[in-house]
This record gives sequence, C-alpha cells and structure tokens, in this order.
Amino acid sequence: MKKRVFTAAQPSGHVHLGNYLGAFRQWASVQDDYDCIFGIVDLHAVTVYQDPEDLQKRTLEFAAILLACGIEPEKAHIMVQSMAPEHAELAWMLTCVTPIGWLQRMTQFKSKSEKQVEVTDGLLQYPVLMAADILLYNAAIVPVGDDQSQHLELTRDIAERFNRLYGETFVIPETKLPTVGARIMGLDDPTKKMSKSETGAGHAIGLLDAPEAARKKIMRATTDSQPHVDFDTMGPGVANLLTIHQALSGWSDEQVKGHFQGMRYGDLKKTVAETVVGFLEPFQERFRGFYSDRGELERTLHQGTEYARSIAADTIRITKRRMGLFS
Ligand code: ATP
Ligand code: LTN
Repeated sequence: MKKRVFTAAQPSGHVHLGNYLGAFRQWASVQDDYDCIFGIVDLHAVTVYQDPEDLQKRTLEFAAILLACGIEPEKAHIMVQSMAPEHAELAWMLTCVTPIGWLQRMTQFKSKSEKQVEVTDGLLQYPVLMAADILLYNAAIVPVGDDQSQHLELTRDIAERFNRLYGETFVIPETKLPTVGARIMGLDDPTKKMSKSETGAGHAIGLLDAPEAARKKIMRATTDSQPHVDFDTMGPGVANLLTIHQALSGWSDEQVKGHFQGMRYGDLKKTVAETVVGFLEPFQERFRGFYSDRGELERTLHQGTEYARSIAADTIRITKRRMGLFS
C-alpha cells in the first residue's frame, strides 16, 4: 500500500514563485509514488480577515493553479478544507490536549500577531487546525517549505501527547523539505521570505503576474554594492536570484558556478528574468485552460473532498471513541 501524503496551502493573497518552488512543484513530483491529498485550506485563510467574494474566487483560482503546476486529479486528490467539517471537529479535540504555551511560542503566531490590531483566537489556534489536517488522514509524509517546520514539530508533539493520554491513535508524520528552493526570499528585501502577505510591488513574483511585469521586478531586485557575482562574498539578494535560477533550470552547483562566477549583476538579472519568463508563459497558458472550465474545476474539488472525507470519517470515529465521546 502506498504511504499517504497530506499537504496544503491557503487561498489567500497572490500565489508566488516561492510557493511553486518551495511547495507545489514538490506536490506534483510525489503524486506518482504516494496516496496524495492536497488541501486548499480556506479555514486557515480566515484566521485573518478575507473579503468573502474574493476568498471564493481565489479558492477556484488556486485549484486551477495547482492543476497548472502538474497535479493530476486522476492521481492526487485536491480537497477544500471548509467542505470537510471533520477538520474543525478534530481540531477541537486536539485543542483540548494542547498546552497554550506551545501555541504562544510559535514564531509564525508571533510575527503574524504583530501585524494585527486585534489578535484573534483563530490565529493562536491555527497550528492546531493544521495538526488536525494532517492527523485526520494519518499522513506519513508532509511536504512543506522550511517556514512550516516548527508547525510540523508541534503536530508531532500533539499527536504524541494524544497517543500517550488516550492510546495509539495517530501516525506521527514526517516533514519533507525540498532540496533546492526551500526558501525563496523577497526581491525587494532578500532578508525576508517571499510571502503572499507582503504587499510591496517589487516583493514577489506572482505566478499570474504578466511576464513582462515579472521581468521588471527581477531587473529591479535588490542585490549589493559589488559589481559582479563572486560566490565567496555574495550577499543574500544575489544568492536568492541564483537559487531561483537553479531551481527553475535544474542546473547542478558546478554548472551554476561555472556560468555565473564573475558575471555582472545586470547580465545575471537578464538571465534569471529570461528563465522566469520562460517558465511563466507556458504555466499561465495551462492555468487559463483549467480556469476557464468552471464546471470541471468544481467537479474536481468535490470528488477530491469526497475521497478525503471518507478517510476523515474513520479517524473522527476512532478519536471520539478513544476520548469517550459519542459518534
Ligand atoms: P503567508 O506569507 O501569507 O503566510 P505564504 O506565502 O507562506 O503565505 P502559504 O499558503 O502559507 O503561503 O504556503 C504555501 C506553501 O508554500 C507552504 O508549503 C510554504 O512553506 C511554501 N512557501 C511559502 N513561502 C515560501 C517561500 N518564500 N519559499 C519557499 N516556500 C515557500
Ligand atoms: N500552515 C501552512 C498551510 C497548511 C498546511 C496544513 C501545510 C495548513 N494545513 C497541513 C501542510 C499540512 C502554511 O501556511 N503554509
């Protein structure tokens, strides 16, 4: 039997190249070898306010993006979190075994709550819902970008605590990080990860950005005061451009070094921009194809969610029984 993979992303903000290189590309690459469920986690998205109409539109757009990334519904199941009430139900049960101090320590909670005028309980509970997403499906492997490692550790801690208190119930999941492109940084500030919630115009390359706009962002990317690439002394901005190039081209370290060592920054940026545009154009053509067939998109999401719920229902039944609850 194939091992199960579960992973997910929020349909909030504009999906960017960091999401593709750090996440969606890996998702597509594991679909042949594992029983995959990929979640569009809209209940996570609403931990900060989302315009309701926008959120629904983004969820469908997001599904089309995943298909354009190469995820095939015949091989992998794409589900929508809010269509499967089992996620919120398990989250509550897990909340009751999670010490509040574990949640207050989460770095994402700390950084996200700094940006809010009022911090909701949802933002604090966010990682418990994430643990529920994973444990609901007994996922053995969870592919994520490295910003999610701490949440995965917490998921394991919650599962172990539950198993200790109520008996073996949950599989302890493993984190799978990508080898290249695990952390793509912002083009305007290469000390910050490329993020959907940053609003700066030159920050992220959106997967749906007009290719020429993406090219301009790369040409304006922050580098450093040196004139050309020097692998021994380069700053984070140059390293980030090289990472983007390497992740998209598949070149080896030696090839990258041989090609770029000593290259002037203007030429480096032109080369990286060419590679990025060469990726975006066919990607967006595939996206438009999937997005234009609304009926088929909705069918894909319903079927994926139905499959997921058939597994989730068993976990809920077992978990409730372990806790002495009724089902
Ligand atoms: P936000 O910054 O608003 O929290 P996000 O850009 O991190 O959003 P998510 O939906 O939270 O996007 O993440 C989707 C997936 O993309 C996750 O697996 C995450 O680890 C990965 N990811 C996000 N940003 C990057 C990045 N800059 N580089 C590599 N992977 C990333
Ligand atoms: N928190 C994650 C999204 C997410 C997730 C999950 C990832 C929600 N549930 C379950 C993997 C498994 C993020 O912000 N990238």
